Amino acid sequence: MAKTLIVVDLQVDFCPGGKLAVAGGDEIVAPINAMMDDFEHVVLTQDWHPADHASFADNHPGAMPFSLTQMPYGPQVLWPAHCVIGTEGANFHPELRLDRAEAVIRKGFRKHIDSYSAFFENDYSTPTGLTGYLREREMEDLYFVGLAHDFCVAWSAVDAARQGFRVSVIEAATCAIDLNGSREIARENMRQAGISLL
Ligand code: VGL
Ligand code: ZN
Repeated sequence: MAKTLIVVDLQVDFCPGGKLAVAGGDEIVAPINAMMDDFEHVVLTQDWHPADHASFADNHPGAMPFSLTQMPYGPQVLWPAHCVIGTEGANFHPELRLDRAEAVIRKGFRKHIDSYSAFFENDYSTPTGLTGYLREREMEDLYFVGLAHDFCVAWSAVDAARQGFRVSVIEAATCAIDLNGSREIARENMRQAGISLL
């Protein structure tokens, strides 16, 4: 089973100074660059939203960032606008190694639906195509790192485990947003899905 590193959303807007900064987000770039050499394959994910995306608080008059709203597919956190297609904030962190990236999976580009997971959008049914890509290439032993631990990393890892991949999360190479205890909830969800937290 080919060991595959999946680097989740290591983008300018999720690092200090960005629109949805995760504390310490930039500090995991150097360790992730170094660990790439220990993997046969590297895949990157990229959060990629249109400016009028439904997950942005700005697009809901009167709504505060980090409040909850109801979408047709369930509850949704309203975020500060981030990773807008074509903006600097949507770029990968400038020091992230791109030379090993065999694929970049973009997600969240449909206006009416958010996508934390790299496999399925938040309706749990619209696929990104990553499952087929990994299966066809026999990349079945997955190691997740990146941002944010408790949203895109956790949701991606849980979806991967549910689909039968072997899944580990290298927690030291992640950082959490930790909104209302979301970090511990994410850890519990990952453990229950049979994921190794390293
Ligand atoms: C993420 C919130 C909104 C993430 C993306 O990468 O964890 N979180 N969009
Ligand atoms: Zn997003």
